[in-house]
Amino acid sequence: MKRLFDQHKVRKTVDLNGAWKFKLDPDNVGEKECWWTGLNESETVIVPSCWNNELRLLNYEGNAWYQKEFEIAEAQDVLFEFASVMTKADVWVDGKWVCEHYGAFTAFRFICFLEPGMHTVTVRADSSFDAQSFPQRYTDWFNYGGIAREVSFSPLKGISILKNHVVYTLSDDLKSVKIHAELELYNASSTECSSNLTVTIGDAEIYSGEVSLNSGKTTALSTPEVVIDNIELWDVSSPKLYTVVAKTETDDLIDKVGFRKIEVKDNNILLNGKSIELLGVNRHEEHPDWGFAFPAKLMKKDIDLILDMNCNTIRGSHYPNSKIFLDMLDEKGILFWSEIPMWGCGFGEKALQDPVVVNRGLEMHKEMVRDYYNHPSIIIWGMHNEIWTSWECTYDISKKYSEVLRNGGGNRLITHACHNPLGDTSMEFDDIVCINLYHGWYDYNGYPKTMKAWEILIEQLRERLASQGWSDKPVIISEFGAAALAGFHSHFDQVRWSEEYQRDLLDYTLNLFHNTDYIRGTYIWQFCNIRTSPEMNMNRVRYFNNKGIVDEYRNPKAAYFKVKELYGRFKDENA
Ligand code: ADA
Repeated sequence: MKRLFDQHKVRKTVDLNGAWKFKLDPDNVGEKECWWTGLNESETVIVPSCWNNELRLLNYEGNAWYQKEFEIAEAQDVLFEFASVMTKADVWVDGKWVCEHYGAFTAFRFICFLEPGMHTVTVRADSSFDAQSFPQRYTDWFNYGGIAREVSFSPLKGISILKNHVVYTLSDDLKSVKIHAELELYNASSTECSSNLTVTIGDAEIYSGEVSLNSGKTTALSTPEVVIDNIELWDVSSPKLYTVVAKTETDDLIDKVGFRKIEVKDNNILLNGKSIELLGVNRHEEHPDWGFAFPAKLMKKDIDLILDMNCNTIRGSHYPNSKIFLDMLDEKGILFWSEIPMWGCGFGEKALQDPVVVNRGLEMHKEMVRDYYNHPSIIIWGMHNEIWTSWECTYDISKKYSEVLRNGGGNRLITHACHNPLGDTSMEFDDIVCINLYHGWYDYNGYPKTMKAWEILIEQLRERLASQGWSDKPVIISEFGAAALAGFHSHFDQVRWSEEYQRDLLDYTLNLFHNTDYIRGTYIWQFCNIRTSPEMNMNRVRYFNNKGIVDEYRNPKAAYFKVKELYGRFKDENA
């Protein structure tokens, strides 16, 4: 996968990005007609990309086929990696079906043995929605189709390293770590094989030992715990990263880690023992010209703008973001909330009772944890967003997901974004309570149709949390805001869709939340305008969700400067 640093010095990884043959399959005949044998009358597209960004394909939903040739030098096991195929992928190598994967925003991999010479990889990407899809058809973003992130392959030799999680606990004085590595190893040779394995973190070797494996076998290895003293912490103001290298005689895996402690105590969120107010924005990794194949250069620009507004955190609404974006956040000391695309109202009670849906969500959480575990910037795992959390089935889902995240997710806080705070039962599983509401933009039964309704809600929520015994959970307002059409101005107060109204609503709400004792953070909805789904189009001017404080091309609206001023002041007050 594309990273900010080389993940291998020993292993050779070959990029499969660039020109691929491409053919739509609107009638779904490709499988019957064995399109993996060759794509006739195809065109050439550049991978990664989303087909909906091609001329005339904006609304194409369904199957499309991709094919590419590549060369292998020696007979050996080859590891393929697809960082994101939207949404369901089937893969054939040399005409033989090798795997399927469901879920657009997490990577999948497979290993196959190949002889020297030319080979073909064929992918069928299916972007269609059904009763079990993630997201459901009714969703407030445009769920593009295509091979949206990078593709690569790596010929493997001998004992190869498929995973390395660095698991640590900081001492009470935060000066040393008790640490071990959890690895997954694979023997790519045709015979039983042994190798020395070492794991180093910075200058410290935390493991050295002999490993043996039968041909074609995978094994998990947990190294013994060791203590490293005098570590430097990873923090927002000094994001110290350590390079971690796992190495056998024939393979290696390089990553970066940072040591930090995130916890909650008496209504507060503590980062490395110090209370922190989360000053954030929600951000979709989407651009009208690139869809979800978001270029790294633009990620840097987003980060520059977000830092310019004095934010210290981003919510990756509503799916795992690119690994390279996480690398950038690790480097900059920006805190991140990562979640899966289990989005709101689209998932009705019937869908949430469907074991296939529940299991798909579970797998997505596991894949997210597997690939994102080492990023110090991720401090929050989000279980789901705005599904109706008064139902029994939702309670069960939250219980299940929170167990997985708590048991294997490292030192992170767990939450879900809730839009029925007075009836929610899943908060039981949360470390922080996160509320999405839009008083002042949408109207809610029983509340005045003004932004001031937030004051009522804040007192009701305080009482609700007290009545459930959850008063010590810190609260974050994880979505709030208003839409503004860039360039539409008004002298009058309260003119919705004007840049002034959006600015004034954020001015009022940000001050209110900042001055409320139990609220410890805000994620404005949203950083930039996003293209939305055809289902939403009737409620969304221009086919966009216009609540961005920058427009879809990242030009600032009036709200940008207000947020910069307020977050700057809050930051100074907190210093
Ligand atoms: C919800 C949802 C967001 C967005 C927002 C809005 O809170 O989580 O994805 O759709 O509403 O703009 O209405």
